[in-house]
Amino acid sequence: MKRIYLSLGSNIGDRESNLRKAVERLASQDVRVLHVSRIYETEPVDYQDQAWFLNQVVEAETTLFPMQLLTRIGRVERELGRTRTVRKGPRTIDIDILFYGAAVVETVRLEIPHPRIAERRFVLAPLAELAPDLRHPVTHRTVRQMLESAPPAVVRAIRDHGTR
Ligand code: PH2
Ligand code: MG
Ligand code: MG
Repeated sequence: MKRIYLSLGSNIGDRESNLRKAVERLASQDVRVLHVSRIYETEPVDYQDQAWFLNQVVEAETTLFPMQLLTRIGRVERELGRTRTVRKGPRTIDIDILFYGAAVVETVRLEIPHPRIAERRFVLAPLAELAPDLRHPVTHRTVRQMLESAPPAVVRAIRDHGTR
């Protein structure tokens, strides 16, 4: 069993429903969802000429190996109607692997930890709710430390827990 953290994002269609469906479809015998963060509304970064996102982080345990997990994620993204157009552009759902235990994976198809975690408030703010003291396996910085020094960007939790 490995502890994993996934980042979910949506900026097309019913964004909240897209996140909810993604969590439902990810959950399975081999991906046990433990906690979900609040949902954040976030300004687009990198490719800025697009709608604001809803982002969320999921903590889970899995028996899948990293590439198996990536395949599973790709299936869920397709089921929710994701089509790839603009790189870093609008999407119904994007599911990224942030951490897979303390593993470091560097292949053409998959990099773990996700290479841009430390720059992204839309990842770090929800992640800090679930695991503020989690350390990056390469830089050894905690999530809280990364959040404190991340570049500015608007992120705001859309409501309290418990009303999903
Ligand atoms: N995803 C991107 C690029 N930019 N900006 C926000 N706010 N949220 C995202 O999920 C996001 C983004 C590429 O995956
Ligand atoms: Mg992404
Ligand atoms: Mg992705």
